[in-house]
Amino acid sequence: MKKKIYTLCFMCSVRCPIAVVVEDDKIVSIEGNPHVPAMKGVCPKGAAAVGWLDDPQRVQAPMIRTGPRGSGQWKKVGWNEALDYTADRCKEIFAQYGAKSAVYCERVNLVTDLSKTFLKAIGSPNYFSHDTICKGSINTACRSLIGYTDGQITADWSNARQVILYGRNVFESVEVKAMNALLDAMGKGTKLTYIDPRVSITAAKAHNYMMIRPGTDLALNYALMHVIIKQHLYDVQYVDRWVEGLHRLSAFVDTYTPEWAEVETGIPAGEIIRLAKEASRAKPAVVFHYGYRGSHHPTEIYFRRSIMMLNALMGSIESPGGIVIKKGPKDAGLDAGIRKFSDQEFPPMEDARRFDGCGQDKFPIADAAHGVGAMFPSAVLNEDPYPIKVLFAFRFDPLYSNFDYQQSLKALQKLDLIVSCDINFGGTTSLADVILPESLFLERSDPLQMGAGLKPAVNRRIACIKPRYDTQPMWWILKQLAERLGVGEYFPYETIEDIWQYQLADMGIGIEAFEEKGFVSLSDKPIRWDRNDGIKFKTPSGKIEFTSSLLEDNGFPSFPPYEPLEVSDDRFRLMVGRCIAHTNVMTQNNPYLNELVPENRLWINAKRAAALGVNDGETVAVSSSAGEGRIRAFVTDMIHPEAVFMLHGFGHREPESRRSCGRGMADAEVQEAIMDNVGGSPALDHTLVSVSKL
Ligand SMILES: Nc1nc2c(c(=O)[nH]1)N[C@H]1C(S)=C(S)[C@@H](COP(=O)(O)OP(=O)(O)OC[C@H]3O[C@@H](n4cnc5c(=O)[nH]c(N)nc54)[C@H](O)[C@@H]3O)O[C@H]1N2
Ligand SMILES: Nc1nc2c(c(=O)[nH]1)N[C@H]1C(S)=C(S)[C@@H](COP(=O)(O)OP(=O)(O)OC[C@H]3O[C@@H](n4cnc5c(=O)[nH]c(N)nc54)[C@H](O)[C@@H]3O)O[C@H]1N2
Ligand code: SF4
Ligand SMILES: [Mo]
Repeated sequence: MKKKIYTLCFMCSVRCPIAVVVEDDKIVSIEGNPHVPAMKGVCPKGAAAVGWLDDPQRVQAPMIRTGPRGSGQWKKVGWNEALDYTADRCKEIFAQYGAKSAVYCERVNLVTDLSKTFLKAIGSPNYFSHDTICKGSINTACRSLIGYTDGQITADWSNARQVILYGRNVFESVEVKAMNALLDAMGKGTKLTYIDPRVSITAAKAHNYMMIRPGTDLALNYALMHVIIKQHLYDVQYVDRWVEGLHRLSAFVDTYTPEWAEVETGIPAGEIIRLAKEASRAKPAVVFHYGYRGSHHPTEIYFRRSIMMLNALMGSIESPGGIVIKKGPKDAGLDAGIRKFSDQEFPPMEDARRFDGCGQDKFPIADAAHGVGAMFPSAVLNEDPYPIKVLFAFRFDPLYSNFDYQQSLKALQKLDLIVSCDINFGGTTSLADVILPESLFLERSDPLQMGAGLKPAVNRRIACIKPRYDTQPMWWILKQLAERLGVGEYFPYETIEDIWQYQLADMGIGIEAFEEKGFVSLSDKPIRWDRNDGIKFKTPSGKIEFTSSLLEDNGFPSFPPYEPLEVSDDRFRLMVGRCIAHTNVMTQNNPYLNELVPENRLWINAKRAAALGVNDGETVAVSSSAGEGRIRAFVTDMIHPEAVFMLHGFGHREPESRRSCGRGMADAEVQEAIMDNVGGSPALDHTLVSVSKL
């Protein structure tokens, strides 16, 4: 008999609500959850999940490495042996170096609360998530202005009248709901401006496209602010009520005229003035989008701050059609939200110094809830602040998901123990000592998710089919490991139902409430605060802090002068990004998606290619001080002459993943270890590379 099951996709971290039709323990179809209006379908990656179910190249059972790291030599073992082995090795290492010698990294997911519980229980302060490498600086920028992280705000796409995107490639690097909401709004007249040195799919759909010089968006924004302030195009009442530091900003942008910005960005001064006026006419229903991936340049935090300041000048923060603050259970009138396992009382930590100095000496204002993951390889190699010996890589691949591949490889090789919990043989898994394979999201139930938003809801992932291989969900794996390490009492559950009950204990919601739609809404109507007097900014002043106490109390300026970007006649700024057919580094070996896009190419401007004698389709060498790689050229007019572009996620070397092994080039191969030292993101698009014909 066919049945429809409402659950959450996990082919990328967006976790869209989906409806899975199942018959005889087989997946018939995967669609958008019809109870969520903007979920009209799933993206190609979501649909391709089925390609993994019976894939013999998946990680199929617990494994212990038998040959050198990366040799592809493994023995399949039972769960008890794999877990005992992991715990015994940890005990040996912790006895000598302490639990702080263990670092735990993951892509934030529904088990994150239990990951944090695990670390607190074993007594290590060393956690980092993918978030910091993805968008740490956006998080810090947002907190410095409004006291909320980027994860705690969203764009009110449906009601926006003007949307301005800086390399936020919404129609390729998708979140399905947001993409559909924006498309619908555009159908009703919303205007889209897209700024990118490369003509992406989103550029092709925009009303107004600006081919900016790579890395100079901050200059554009300073000029926009100059025009908006000098010509009084801002929302005076809103700014008077909510903004601290307008006068300082006004003085600061005095010399950043549109004519000045034209030279730096290549965008005509008249276009900059026109954009400022158009946005202002639509205020407050304007979204200057703060971005999704915010890891481009060393000035990332100031660029992301400038975007949010533009929203503030438009009066758009917490206005319909602007940037809105997500609401939670308390805003919906409930006494409490989901109960967290990580809120239990844990013994004090022996040594609370973190490997990345996040929230401490090295990165005082980056978000300690996510850490500064880009620092991991150098911390291991330099044993700074102390030796790191163990890595738990759970749903995260630090080998390819960071800059400087060679540095990351050396760091991983130096570790005594790598424990990987994954579904695939990715870079780190292939180097691991022990693999604890997780069941695919279609095969497992997970802890509930609190979905904050204008209409907050609690969401559930539930198993649709039985696991095809000898795999387990992570909540089970973590409890097993914790028990073997003597801290099982912090995992007071046996089944997923026990977890759900624990989570819901204070909310007055029963688990049966999820049957109908897969989620439980906490509010029928969007919850909005009164923009005249009711916005609860979480900064010390309760206002939008252009003059930021977070920055200035920690010795960082609120308005550092703009530093012109180096021009290079013989090199290119390497830009990276995603395509619709793949998720970051994880889907290149998926049988369906591999067929759609089997390798990446290097976009290079036609004139520059001609000067180098490079023809379309030819293999070229790309090099920087970090390393060199080979990739086929895509010669095109659709990219700024100073930039080259490649898709992230290719260049896999794992012998176990036969479809993707040796296809294309990894961006990390040439990305230099450059950071935004204030905000915490790596600067993944800042490296200058040389391109040469072979
Ligand atoms: N060089 C470079 N580095 C980057 C980026 C870049 O563009 N270039 N992008 C950055 C960005 S934006 C991000 S978000 C991060 C992403 O970095 P990652 O999170 O490392 O990348 P993903 O490809 O999302 O997935 C990571 C791992 O999760 C595994 N996985 C997938 N599903 C499951 C599951 O259900 N269970 C388990 N246990 N494992 C699973 C995959 O097989 C893969 O090995 O990388 C960042 N790092
Ligand atoms: N299909 C698909 N969707 C995804 C993901 C995926 O892997 N695949 N991953 C999800 C994740 S983790 C993330 S973080 C988001 C990422 O979503 P986005 O942040 O929208 O984008 P990226 O794909 O990283 O693309 C970055 C774009 O920025 C442009 N760019 C590079 N340098 C500059 C510059 O100096 N100025 C400007 N204005 N533009 C520049 C590049 O040309 C590229 O088009 O996508 C999410 N959605
Ligand atoms: S964007 Fe696509 S892959 Fe990501 S969760 Fe949604 S449907 Fe799944
Ligand atoms: Mo990301």
